[in-house]
Amino acid sequence: MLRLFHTHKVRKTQSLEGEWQFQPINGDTAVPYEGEYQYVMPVPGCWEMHPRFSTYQGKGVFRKTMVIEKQTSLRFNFQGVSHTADVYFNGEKIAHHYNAYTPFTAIVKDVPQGKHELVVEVDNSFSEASALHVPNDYYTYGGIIRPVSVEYVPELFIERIAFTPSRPSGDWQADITVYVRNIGMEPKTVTLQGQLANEAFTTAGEQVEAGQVKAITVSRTFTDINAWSNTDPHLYLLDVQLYAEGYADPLDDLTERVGFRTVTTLNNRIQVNGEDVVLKGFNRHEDHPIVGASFPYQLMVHDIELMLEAGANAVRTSHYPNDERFLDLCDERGIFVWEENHARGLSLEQMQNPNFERQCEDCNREMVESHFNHPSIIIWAILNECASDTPEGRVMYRKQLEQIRSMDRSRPLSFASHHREKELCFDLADIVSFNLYPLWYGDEDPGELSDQARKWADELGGLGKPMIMSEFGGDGYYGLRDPNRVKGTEERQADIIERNLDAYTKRPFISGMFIWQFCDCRVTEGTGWLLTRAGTQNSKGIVDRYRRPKLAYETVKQYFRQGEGK
Ligand code: ADA
Repeated sequence: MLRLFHTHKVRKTQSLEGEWQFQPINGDTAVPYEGEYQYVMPVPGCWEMHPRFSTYQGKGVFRKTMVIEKQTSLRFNFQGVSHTADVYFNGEKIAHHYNAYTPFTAIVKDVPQGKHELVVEVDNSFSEASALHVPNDYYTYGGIIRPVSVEYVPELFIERIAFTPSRPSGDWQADITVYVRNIGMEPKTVTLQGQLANEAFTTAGEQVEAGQVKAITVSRTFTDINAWSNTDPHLYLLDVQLYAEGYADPLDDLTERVGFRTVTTLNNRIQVNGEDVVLKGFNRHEDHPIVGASFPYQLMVHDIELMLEAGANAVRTSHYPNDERFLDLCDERGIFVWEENHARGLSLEQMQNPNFERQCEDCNREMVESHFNHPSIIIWAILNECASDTPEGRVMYRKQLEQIRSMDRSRPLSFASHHREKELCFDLADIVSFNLYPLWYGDEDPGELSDQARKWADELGGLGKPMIMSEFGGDGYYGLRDPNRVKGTEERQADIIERNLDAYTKRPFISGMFIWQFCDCRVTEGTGWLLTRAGTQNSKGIVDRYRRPKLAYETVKQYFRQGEGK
C-alpha cells in the first residue's frame, strides 16, 4: 500500500511487499550478485530488525522473482531504499538512486510473459560518496524501508499530476498540470479527460514526442468548494484519464487527492485561506524500536493520535521527506506539515563534498514533485542547521531555495537556523526559523531569548517575515524521576518545555513552535558529544521510543489545548 486511496482504475498495479530473499555482501562482491541467498527479509523493512543484523552497516542484496502474465512494459515504484539502491531486472541495471527518504521509479520496456527476477543492491554505509547520510543525531537504517510496487504501463502513461489551487477573488481556481510520458517509438496525439469536484474537463489533442514527457495544463474555476483547513480538512479526488490516437478505450489513468487552500505570509504572520495561523506541533523522526524507519500504517496512526491528543496542529518532518502515507494521514486529519529536505547539521566542509549539491538537488526535486499535491504541506524547508552563517553556504542556500521556488510558488520556504546573530540567509527565506534550546544548552530565559531572536530576524533580512521557534526542548530519560528535578529527569524536561511554551504562546510575533521532539530516536554511535548520547538515543522525546508519554506530555497538552475549555 503506497497511498491511502486508490490511484488507478485502468492501470494495473501490483504490490511487491512481502518476503524477499536477502544476503549481506561485502564491497568486493561482483555485481549483479549471483550467489546464494541465506536469509529472508520483509519488504518494507529495515534489516536492523533482524536479530543477526541489528547493528549491520554495509551492503546487502534483496531478490524477488515475479511472474508476468502477458507482455507489457513495467514501471517499478520504490518509495524509499536506505540509502543507496542499484536495481537490476533479469541481471540488467535499471536504476541507481541515492537517498533513503525520496521515491524513485524505473521503467523496463516490453517485458515478455513469464518469470523474471528483480534484484536490489542496497548500501547504508557512510563514505565520501554519501554527502547527506553521515553519522548523525538519528540513524540511517538499511533496507527497502518503504513500500514497493510494479505498474503495467502502456506506451503512453500519466507520470504525475501537479494541482495548484488559488483564490484570486470569490471562486476557487486551480491549475492542473498533467505530465504524460511517451515510452513508445512514435509521436502520438493524446487527450485527457478529467473530473474534479463538480467540474469535468477535456483537453484538445496534444502531440507527445517519442521518448519525451509533455506537460499539459488545464486551468479551471470551481464553484461550491469546501476549502481544506486544519479544522475541516476537506479533500477531493482528481481523476484523469488518458486517451491516445489509435486506442478506443482510455490507455491510462491517475487519481490524485487534493485540497483547495492557500498559504500566504503577510505582516509577520502565516495565513491559511487568508486567516492567520499559529503552528503548534512537534519535530518527528520516523523511528521506532520495533520497525526502525519502516513504519506500518498502524504506527503512523498511533503517532498522529498522540500528537492530536496533545493538541498539536502541526508536524515538522525533521530532517527528511516522510513516507507519503504519513502525509496522506496529515491531509485527512488536518495537520499542517513543514516538510524539509534531507540534511542535518552539516558543516561547510561537509557541504563542500563534491556530491552535496547534486544529492540535494535530487532530493529537493523528488520531494517537491512527489509531495506537491498534499494540502497539509504548507512549508517547504531546506538544510537544517547547516552553514548558513558563511558566504559559501549562502550561495548554496540561495540556489536550493531558488530551485524549490522554480517548482512551486504556492508555498512559503524556510530553514531552521541555530546561528543567531551570525545568520546570513534570513533574507532568502519567507519565514525565519530558530533552533535555540534555552534552558537546555544554555541558561537563557526563553522569553528574553525569543524577543532577542525577533530583533536578529528584523536586523538580518527577516523584517516583516513570520517567525517560528523550530526547535526547543531537553533530555528526559523515560522513568527517571528525581525530586531535585535534575537535568535528564522527566521533571526537568517538563519544566523546560513549560517555560518555553509559556513564553512562545504569549508572544504574538511567534507564528509557530515545534518541540524537539515527538519521540526519542536511535542515533548513530560514534565519538564526539553528539554521537555518544546515552543509550544511543536522542532522549528529548515527549514520548519515549515506544511512545510511552513522559511527564512533559501533559505539560504540552495544557499549552497546546489552551482555550479549548478542557
Ligand atoms: C539540533 C538538531 C536536532 C537535534 C537537536 C539536539 O538542533 O537540529 O536534529 O540534534 O539539536 O537534540 O541537540
